[in-house]
Amino acid sequence: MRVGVIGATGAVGRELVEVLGRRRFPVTKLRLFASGRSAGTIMPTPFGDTVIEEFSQDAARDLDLALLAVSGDFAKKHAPGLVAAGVTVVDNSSAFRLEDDVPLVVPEVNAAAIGDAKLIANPNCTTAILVVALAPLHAAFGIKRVIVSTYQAASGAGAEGMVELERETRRVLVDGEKARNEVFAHPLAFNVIPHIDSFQPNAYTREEMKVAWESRKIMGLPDLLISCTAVRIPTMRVHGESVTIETERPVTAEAARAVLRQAAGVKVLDDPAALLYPMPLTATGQDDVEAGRIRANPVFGDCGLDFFLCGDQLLKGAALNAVQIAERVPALTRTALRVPA
Ligand code: 11C
Repeated sequence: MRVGVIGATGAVGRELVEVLGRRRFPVTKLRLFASGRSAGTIMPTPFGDTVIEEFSQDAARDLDLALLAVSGDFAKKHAPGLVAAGVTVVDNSSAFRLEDDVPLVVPEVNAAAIGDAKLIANPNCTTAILVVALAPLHAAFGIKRVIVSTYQAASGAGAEGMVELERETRRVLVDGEKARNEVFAHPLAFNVIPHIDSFQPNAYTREEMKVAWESRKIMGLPDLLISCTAVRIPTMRVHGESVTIETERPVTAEAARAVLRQAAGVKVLDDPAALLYPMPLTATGQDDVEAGRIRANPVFGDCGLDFFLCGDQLLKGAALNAVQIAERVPALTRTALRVPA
């Protein structure tokens, strides 16, 4: 399959290339696209050294699959043209996520939504990490409401976010100066910032509303009551999420643990006596979302549950989920197997 990664030099783009290699995606030719600034440089990949090309729709039109790790504006401008040229597009941006005719997919939850779509949207990282745990709990106990508070890593703001956190931590520790900020609204080093993306008229941020809008669409629950507070913390990668749910049917910690142990994409790490619970340090580089600190929440009688999740924002929250989507696109499977439509 001729596969293109568009935005190949960014944090998600680089992970996409690694994930394609690690999962032995059937790539016959890998092409890497970025801005003119990077064009001509050579990137080592699991498929061999590859020259980065400047993106144009014309240059990319003979791909079978384009994985987009670009801004929403860029995706809006170019994804329709690629689809019209016959390319299957998996888009990481928020440009198309809420459009009725574009499936928004986390394969463990709603792979069937892909159907015969040529343009498929990959959710916001915080949402993807959340719904792999929420969906099986909903199937088992019915979810009435969700309250989530996030602990989001610098990687959510891309490679520049990670660079800024490292540079500013050094500035404080090595140079003894005050941390500065360009990428984040405030210095992130030695701080937490309850502000990710722009504030909306309802006083939530756009990041917080994406969690609500996108979870409802992926889980097929348009009326799900869900509220999020999104907070940036000074970790490099992995988003943590503290989740409280009220269920329709009684739930116990043991029953929830049993459900999550069976859930695809989730790894239960829940043995407080042995100091085992989800953490960015252990979830970094892992495909599965860690779930732990699972306990009954008495505020909701016998229908309440609290738990904590950690998911690698660049993997399940981005590159891994995008490749898992591509693995399930029927037209691409036919291409890989050389089966006529
Ligand atoms: C963050 N979750 O941590 C965001 C990044 O809608 O794809 C992903 C934004 C998105 O800043």
